[in-house]
Amino acid sequence: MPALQLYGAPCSLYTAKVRSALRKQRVTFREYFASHPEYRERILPAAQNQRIPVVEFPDGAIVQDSAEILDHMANLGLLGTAPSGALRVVELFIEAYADRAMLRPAMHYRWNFRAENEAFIIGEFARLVARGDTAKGLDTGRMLAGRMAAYLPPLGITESSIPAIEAQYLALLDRLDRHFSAAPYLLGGSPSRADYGLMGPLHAHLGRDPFPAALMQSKAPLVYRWTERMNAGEDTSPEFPDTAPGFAASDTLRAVLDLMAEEFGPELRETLKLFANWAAEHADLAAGSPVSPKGVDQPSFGPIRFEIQGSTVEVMSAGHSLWMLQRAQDAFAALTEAEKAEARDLLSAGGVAALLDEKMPRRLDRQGNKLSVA
Ligand SMILES: N[C@@H](CCC(=O)N[C@@H](CS)C(=O)NCC(=O)O)C(=O)O
Repeated sequence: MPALQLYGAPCSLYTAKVRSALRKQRVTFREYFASHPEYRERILPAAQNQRIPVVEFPDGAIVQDSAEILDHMANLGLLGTAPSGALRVVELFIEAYADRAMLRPAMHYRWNFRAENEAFIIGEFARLVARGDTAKGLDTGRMLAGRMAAYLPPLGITESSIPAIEAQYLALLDRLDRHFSAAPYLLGGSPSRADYGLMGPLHAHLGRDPFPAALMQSKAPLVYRWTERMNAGEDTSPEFPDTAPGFAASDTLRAVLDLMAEEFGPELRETLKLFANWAAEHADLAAGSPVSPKGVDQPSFGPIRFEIQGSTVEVMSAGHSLWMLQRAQDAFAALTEAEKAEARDLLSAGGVAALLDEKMPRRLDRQGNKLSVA
């Protein structure tokens, strides 16, 4: 097969997720910035969406959205063995959590530690756009970095929420570090979408930007080692010479899941309430219509409030997360009763078990890379 093309960037969260899957599965690929002429001329018109990553597959498919890229890899037999039963639901839940809830620590530790991170991240942005013109690249890099502060409050990152975001992240590092002393991957002996998803925030931002990378190395060295393992093509790892490939739940995984579910369950629940109101108001919208009449690809249903580590945070709800919840719900619906009981047990914190078989007010879809109703 000809090499697969990945349009992304080293500092991009969702690119790190896809790149890790490609490397772990030993898929040969070439990576380009979105400033490459091929992207403007051929890829963007097909993707109809400015976001990265985009993958052009050997079968000609041009796919944006990291979850759909992993799906297409799976369809082509390029994603390896997937977990089954309750763990299939768990991997989709962790992927959804990583894509959304972990934007909070990822963006906080990148943009609120200017003295430590700024030169590095401006250079990263500059290379993304430079195409050989370093001075122009640096100007654009500074301009892009300057805009980022505006992205923080809608994600719930404010002076008052920062202590809770940091406490939650440090607790997660602690539990993940314990888990990775017992297993090479989230779900045991083989990598899954749970690992690829977490590589987005834990590698692209938190494992690479100067301040959070040092934090991870000092507080959670085994999580840092996992980021290295997740960017490598080998199946084996010297820390786990005898671990057999495969998937299993464990007590250390449960501890990680409890923390994630306590945070993300309430966020999903509040988002679902706003979506129910929206769906009632738009009951006559034809199937296939975009949720946003303005063409916003990942629209919000409005602000929501929930608690992280006992503090109330306000964030803009993410419709895209409900599309990802729906994927976990579909996987849950396909389980046997015994497997459903296991999934409910693993995801009992934060009301997630109840969300797994709650009917969506209206099914969601993605048409032309935009959130739509089915
Ligand atoms: N749901 C998308 C999100 C992709 C995304 O937001 N990518 C960021 C870079 S990490 C981006 O392209 N942002 C530019 C924009 O929002 O226009 C995915 O999973 O691929």
